[in-house]
Amino acid sequence: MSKPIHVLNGPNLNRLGKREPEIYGKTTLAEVERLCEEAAGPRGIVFRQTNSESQLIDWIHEAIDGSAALLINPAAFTFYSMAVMDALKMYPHPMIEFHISNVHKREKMYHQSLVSPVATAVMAGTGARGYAHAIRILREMLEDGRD
Ligand code: DHK
Repeated sequence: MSKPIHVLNGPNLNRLGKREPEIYGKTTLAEVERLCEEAAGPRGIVFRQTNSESQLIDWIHEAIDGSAALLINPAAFTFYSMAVMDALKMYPHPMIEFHISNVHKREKMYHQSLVSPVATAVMAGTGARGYAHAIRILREMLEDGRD
């Protein structure tokens, strides 16, 4: 039985659709989940969002043993949480760091990710539709034996 792809979302992403639509678009988190489910196909996903750093870390730990690959939007934790970075350092499978917005075109505090050095790949600026593309890329990485 193949393991699912875990999709983890950090703080304030529960507000997608209402939150700064000029930056994050109007797609809701529920719609993002549906896009990911469709893209994952038979492998399936575990899709989660939390505003809590400790909960996100606990879910990363679960993903270490329970997932084939990880798609994570750590949101603001990306830029200051060494605890999230340390948890992701333990992740042994393909992992994509994902941001809806192009963080490099935004305020300076969004330019230095603690996660990027431990990620397999980074995607930013595609809009919410990019979640589905990231899932497809992880599926291809797994098929190529990148795991
Ligand atoms: C989401 C957030 O909540 C911000 O803190 C990040 C990221 C950007 C995104 O674009 O998905 O800086």
